[in-house]
Amino acid sequence: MQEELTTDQQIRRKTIKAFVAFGVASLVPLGIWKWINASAYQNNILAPLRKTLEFNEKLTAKLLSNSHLAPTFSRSEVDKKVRFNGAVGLQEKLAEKYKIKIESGEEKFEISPADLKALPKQEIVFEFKCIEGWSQIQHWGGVRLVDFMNHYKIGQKDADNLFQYVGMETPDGKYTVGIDMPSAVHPQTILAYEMNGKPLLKKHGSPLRLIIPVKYGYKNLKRIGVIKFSDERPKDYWASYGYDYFAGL
Ligand SMILES: Nc1nc2c(c(=O)[nH]1)N[C@H]1C(S)=C(S)[C@@H](COP(=O)(O)O)O[C@H]1N2
Ligand SMILES: [Mo]
Repeated sequence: MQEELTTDQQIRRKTIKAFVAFGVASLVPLGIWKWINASAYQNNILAPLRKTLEFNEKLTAKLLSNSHLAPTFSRSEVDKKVRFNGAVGLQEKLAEKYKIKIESGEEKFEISPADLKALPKQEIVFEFKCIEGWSQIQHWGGVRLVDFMNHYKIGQKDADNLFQYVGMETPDGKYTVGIDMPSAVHPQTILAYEMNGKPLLKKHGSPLRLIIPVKYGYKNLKRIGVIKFSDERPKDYWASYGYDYFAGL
C-alpha cells in the first residue's frame, strides 16, 4: 500500500529533488571552465578564448568592408509601430527656415532640406539595431550621402583623396556623431527625409536624419543641423561616454 505523504514531506522531497538537479546542472559550466583553464595558453590568453577573439576579428574585418551590404527586407516585413529612442538635441523648436550648414575643408555653405529632394531618391528596408537590445525592420527614404557629396562636389580633400571623416550635429550642437569615410560613402548610407513613405516625424529626426545601416542605432543622428568633412575625428556624443566610436555592425 502506498503511504500518504503530508504536505511537509512533499515539500521536503521537492526541495531535495530541486537541489540535486541544481547541483548536477552547475557541474556543466564548471566542466567548461575547467576545460578552458586546462588548455594551453596561446599569445598570452587561453587558446579557446583566443580562438573566439580571432574569429570575431575576422568576422569584423569582413563585415566592415565597404562592399558588405546590410541585409534588406520586403515592405511587408516592416514593423508597424516604429520605436522611438533618444531625444538629445531635439528639444528646441524647429526653425521655420531650416538650413543645414555644410563644411568641407575651407568651403562653407547652407542648403535647405528641399534642395535634397531634387536629388535621386533612395529607399531602404533594413533591420535597425539599437545597442539597448532591440531591433526593428524599418523603411526609410532619402538621398544617398555619396550622391549628395558628388552633387555638391564636397568631401574631397584634393583631386585624389577624400577627407577621413564626416561629422554631423544637431542644430543646437547637443547630439553629435563622427563617421569614418568608408561608411559614409557606403551605398546604403542615406540622408533620410521619409519614413514609411511619409515625411519624417519630429521625434524620428525631421526634417533630415542620418540612416546608416552598417552602424548601430546611436550613429543614426536625428535632426541634422551641420554636416562637416574633415581629417580630424569629429565629436561623438556616445563615444564621449565610452561607447565604441566605430560602432560597426
Ligand atoms: N539627435 C539625436 N539623434 C539620435 C539620438 C538622440 O538621442 N538624439 N539617439 C540615437 C539612438 S541611441 C537611437 S537607437 C536612434 C533611435 O531612433 P528612433 O527614435 O527614430 O527610433 O536614434 C539615434 N539618434
Ligand atoms: Mo540606441
